Amino acid sequence: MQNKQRVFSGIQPSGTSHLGSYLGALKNWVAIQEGHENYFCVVDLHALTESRDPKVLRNNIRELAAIFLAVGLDPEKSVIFRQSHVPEHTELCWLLNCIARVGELSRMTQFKDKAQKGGAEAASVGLFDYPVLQAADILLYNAHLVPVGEDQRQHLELSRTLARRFNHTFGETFVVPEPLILETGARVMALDEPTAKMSKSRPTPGGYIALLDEPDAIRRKIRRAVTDSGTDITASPDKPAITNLLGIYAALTDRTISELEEEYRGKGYGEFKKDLAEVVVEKLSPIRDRALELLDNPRELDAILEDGATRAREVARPILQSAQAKMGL
Ligand code: ATP
Ligand code: LTN
Repeated sequence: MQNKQRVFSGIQPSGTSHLGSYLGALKNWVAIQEGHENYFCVVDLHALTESRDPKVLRNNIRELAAIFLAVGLDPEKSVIFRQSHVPEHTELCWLLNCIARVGELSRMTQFKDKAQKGGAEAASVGLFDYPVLQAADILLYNAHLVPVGEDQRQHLELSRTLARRFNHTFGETFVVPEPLILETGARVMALDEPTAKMSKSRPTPGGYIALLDEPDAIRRKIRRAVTDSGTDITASPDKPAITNLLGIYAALTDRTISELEEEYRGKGYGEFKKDLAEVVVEKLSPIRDRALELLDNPRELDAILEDGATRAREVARPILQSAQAKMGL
């Protein structure tokens, strides 16, 4: 594994993983794992910023780990682990807290959006600090590349800022990471509201396709997906709904949007949606079957996560220690 570029990314076990996180993140992780040294993390500490039910969180952690494996992440090629199993993440987070600024964290759009929901005064300190823990996740492995969806761009920029600031203040310590955001699939929109991101925290299940949805539920959601006025199957800024569906189709089949526009020229929304539903079902069914199988055997799953944590700590520990030493600890 030596001399390969390091990759780090994570997903929160904060609810059902959906087609957005598959196309924006997981699919690209699987594609990248060959040829890189990979760390893929169930970021359970991040999920605490929103979770209040221990039983639900415990299930979500296992479910997400099963999904990691079911989409094709291979423990032989990637270190797969839980954030809370590697205490170095929170230790480095504290060090970075001491160089992060209140002003820059206050400008994070995710914090502003989420804090607004319950009133800014009542927002937790964890929610505020969320991007610093994320920076710690990445810097702790000296990761070069971070494959994520478009919504994470600002958080990644902060990780870069903190890496540079630390290096500048205390001497060269961290790699300044690069986001890896692909063009197709980086921003999948909700099926019932194509101007909003497909998201697990949205209240309407019709808006997202969960990776563990049954085939018939997938077909129903795509049939009911809102469409734009007009009948042409073409992507354009004034047609956000069909543009989104074309983007999903293209990302799942590794084809270009213009190829698909060509194929569906003169055809109706009905036929397009029917084909798209089958494409999604065909892609997700094996993932669902494999994930359910893994969930039936939690011991195997737990053993993979334990082993991943041991391997992650071997890399994380010396990097944390070097940061501590640089700061005078
Ligand atoms: P929520 O769905 O509640 O907004 P989230 O954004 O916290 O959740 P995660 O599941 O933690 O989602 O995100 C995991 C990865 O999936 C991140 O890299 C994120 O950028 C990506 N991602 C999430 N939603 C989408 C989407 N709609 N389109 C593309 N990528 C997405
Ligand atoms: N904030 C990310 C999840 C996340 C992450 C990371 C992604 C936490 N730590 C480190 C990449 C690298 C999100 O997608 N919501």
